Parts: sequence; C-alpha cells; structure tokens
Amino acid sequence: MALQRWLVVSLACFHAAALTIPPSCNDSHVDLSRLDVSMDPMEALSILQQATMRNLYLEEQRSMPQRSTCSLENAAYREHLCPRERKGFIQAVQCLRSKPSIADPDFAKAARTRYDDFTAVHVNLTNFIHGTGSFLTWHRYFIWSFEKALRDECGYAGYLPYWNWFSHADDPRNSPVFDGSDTSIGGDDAYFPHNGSAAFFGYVPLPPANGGGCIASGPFKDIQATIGPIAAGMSGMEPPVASFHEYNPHCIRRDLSPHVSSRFFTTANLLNLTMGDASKTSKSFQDEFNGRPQDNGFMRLHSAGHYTINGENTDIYTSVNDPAFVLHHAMIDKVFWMWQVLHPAESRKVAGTLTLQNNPPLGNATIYDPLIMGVNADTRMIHELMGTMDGTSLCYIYA
Ligand SMILES: *[C@@H]1O[C@H](CO)[C@@H](O)[C@H](O)[C@H]1NC(C)=O
Ligand SMILES: *[C@@H]1O[C@H](CO)[C@@H](O)[C@H](O)[C@H]1NC(C)=O
Ligand SMILES: *[C@@H]1O[C@H](CO)[C@@H](O)[C@H](O)[C@H]1NC(C)=O
Ligand SMILES: *[C@@H]1O[C@H](CO)[C@@H](O)[C@H](O)[C@H]1NC(C)=O
Ligand SMILES: *[C@@H]1O[C@H](CO)[C@@H](O)[C@H](O)[C@H]1NC(C)=O
Ligand SMILES: [Cu+2]
Repeated sequence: MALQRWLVVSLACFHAAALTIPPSCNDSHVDLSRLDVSMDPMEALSILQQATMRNLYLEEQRSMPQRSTCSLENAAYREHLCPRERKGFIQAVQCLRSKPSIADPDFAKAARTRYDDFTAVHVNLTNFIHGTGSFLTWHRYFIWSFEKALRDECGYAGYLPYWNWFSHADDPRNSPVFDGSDTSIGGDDAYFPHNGSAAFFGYVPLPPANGGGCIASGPFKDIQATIGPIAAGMSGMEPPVASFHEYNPHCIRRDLSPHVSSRFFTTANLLNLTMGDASKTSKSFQDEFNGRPQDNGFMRLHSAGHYTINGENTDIYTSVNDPAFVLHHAMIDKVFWMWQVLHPAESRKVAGTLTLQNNPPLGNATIYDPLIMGVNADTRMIHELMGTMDGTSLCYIYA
C-alpha cells in the first residue's frame, strides 16, 4: 500500500522527491470493516488514511484526464517531518515572528509582526468563524495562508506538519511535539500554581496539570505575544485587555493536560466523526467536531486540542498566539479532508449559522459566503476552499 511506502520514505527524510503513486493503491486490502472502537486510535487513523488514499486514487483514475491540474503526482504532502525538517519549519515560524506586520496599523494596533497579522485577523473575525458554517473552511484557508507565508516570505521548503492527537494521548508532555526538545514546539515546564480551567464557555471545569507557566524550553522558550488575552479560560492568566488594540506583551502559557487528551482523543471519537453517526451529514460532522456544550460538556476534538494545550489556547480569540495552534488545526484539517474523501456526497455542503452560537442571529451559512484573511490572502468563497485538490490554489493532501 501507498501508506507503507510513505512511512519508509518519511523516516528516511527524502519523501518530497520520492513520492509516486504505486499501482497497488488500487488494491482492496483496506478493509474498513476492521475498524473497531476497541482498536488503538493510531491504528484506526492509519486504516482511515489508507482508505482515503485509495479513494483519491480511484477517483483520479476515473476522472482523468479531465481532472484539474492538481493530481496525486503533484499535490503537496503535509506529513510527518523528520527532525531536520522540523527545524526548518520552526525557523520559518521564528522568521514570521521577526518580520514587521504589513497590516494597516488601524486594523490591529497591538500587532507588531507578520505572525501577529495572523492572530489579528483571527481575533477580528472570532465571532464569525467558530461554531459557524465557515469554521472548517475558514481555518483550512487560514493555515494554508500561514503555510504560504512561511514558504514565500521565510524560505521554508516544506509544508505544514500536524500534531497527531492520538500519539501520546495519555502523556502529551512526552510527545515529540511538546517534549521541549529543540525539534519540538516547546513544552510547558514552568510550573505555575492555578485552579484549573473553565473550558468550553464555562461548561467544563478542568483540573490544573503540571505546567501553567510560560514556555520554558524548546525553540519558543519565553516568547511573548502582544495581542490579548481576551477571553482566556485558565485561572491565573493575565487579566483580559480592554480592547484587542491594546499593546500587551505577555508570555505564552501552556498547561498540557492529559486529563483532556486521554478522555477525548479516543478511537470512539475518531470513528464517530469519520465513519459513525456523526459522519453522515455535513451538519452532524461539523457539530460533532465543535462539540456539544449543553451535553455534559462534551468537547470533542476541536476544543479538546485547545484545552489539552491549555493556557493561551483556552482563549478562543488569541489562541493563534501560540505556535502550536497551526499544528492543532492542521490535524483538524486532516480529519476534515479524510471525511470529505470518504463521504463525497456530503463533502461539498455547508451547514451552520453565520455567528458563534447564532448570536446575533444573521441566518445560515451558504457556500457563497466570504472567507476573509485580511492581508494574509485574498478573500475567497466557502466553496472555493471545500476541496484540497479542486484546482483552486489549494493542492495538497495529508500523509
Ligand atoms: C482497480 O481494481 C478493480 C478491481 O480489481 C478493477 O476492476 C479496476 O479496473 C482497477 N482500476 C484500475 C484503474 O486499475
Ligand atoms: C474587524 O475589522 C473591521 C475592519 O477594520 C472593523 O470594522 C471591525 O470593527 C473589526 N471587528 C472587531 C471585532 O474588532
Ligand atoms: C485559586 O483559588 C484560591 C482559593 O479560592 C485563591 O486564593 C487563589 O487566588 C486562586 N488562584 C488563582 C491562580 O486563581
Ligand atoms: C456520535 O455522534 C452523534 C452525533 O453528534 C452523537 O449523537 C452520538 O452520541 C455520538 N456517539 C458516541 C458514541 O459518542
Ligand atoms: C437554518 O438551518 C436550519 C437547520 O438546517 C433550519 O432549521 C432553519 O430554518 C434555517 N434558517 C434560515 C433562516 O434559513
Ligand atoms: Cu479559530
């Protein structure tokens, strides 16, 4: 199967040049009926990935040569990075954090860097891009624009990595993403006594973990942000700013929470979203991803990622300040991509309202609604971001 081949290639760290689609992609060994909630989530994810690749391959065989210019041969692969490549990614993020903002200073008076331009547009639009019909496509476009800035403005040669939630779900502190090494995004190792977090609009009280302080290790040690906080859910965080225009240097806090990751990053939740009841319609998929606050604080995978990282990530406005944001949202986008390929009939539909918790009630989203990125990318419509290989600017898949 293609996947095994990629694993071999990825470990060796020359994937980009070596990717070709082997004919064996058309085999029928991918047996989705093997999926079972008692299985390890990493194994379930791997089966889903193989099924996704097989569907893409078969679809490509069927529609060639009329298909768009994007193909499995030339699509970008967002995949596991080897340590040298992770350093390249980290350096490019540091570069964005060192370049001056290009936004109109009146748009976000507290923004100073190119990185802040991304936080600023997210803050500006928070009430229109969360819990709404645009949530998945807006964030897809957002991380794509971020990836493009890393490549075009900071010389990054690769593509976005993602945080695989299911690896080290019992112990996120020891995951290679958060272990504090110089190829990680940094840990949370400064202990800061606090009383936990009021997660998910206050519905879910969470106990404190063993961090809570500023990032104390890794390449983002002691970094500061200047926008926010605005609505942080962790106790003991700096008080909210009166306006997001207020220049407020503060460190990025984390409190990596196995309490959250071990409860929510489960095979049952992955399978419900991708193959189970929640996967049946675009609406149920999206609602399940966002969680059901009324339902015993059922956070599901989007919120669970933010509250696993904790600290700045409990702030729905300014979570982008933490460079871990983009790794979390790349994983969300990977699951969205798999679901779309595995459920083609529903995959291009939009469901949901235009505002967070439909407040104020402005009606339902449509595929013609704009996705606004400010200075980071041109405005596009939702339908233009629905497919990662549709021949729009997007041309990528996940490995
Ligand atoms: C893929 O396999 C199926 C079943 O073996 C076969 O009918 C089909 O022709 C194959 N498609 C291609 C493009 O090889
Ligand atoms: C977002 O930016 C627009 C354009 O500058 C501005 O009119 C609007 O008030 C901003 N919204 C928030 C919530 O800051
Ligand atoms: C935690 O709760 C205690 C008791 O209410 C309080 O004294 C303390 O200030 C709280 N700590 C933080 C960081 O909010
Ligand atoms: C699966 O998702 C559906 C739709 O959100 C939900 O009603 C159901 O309780 C979920 N099942 C499990 C086992 O979590
Ligand atoms: C929005 O969608 C919901 C659910 O699909 C539907 O019940 C409602 O009537 C729609 N509202 C408007 C204003 O179209
Ligand atoms: Cu967001």
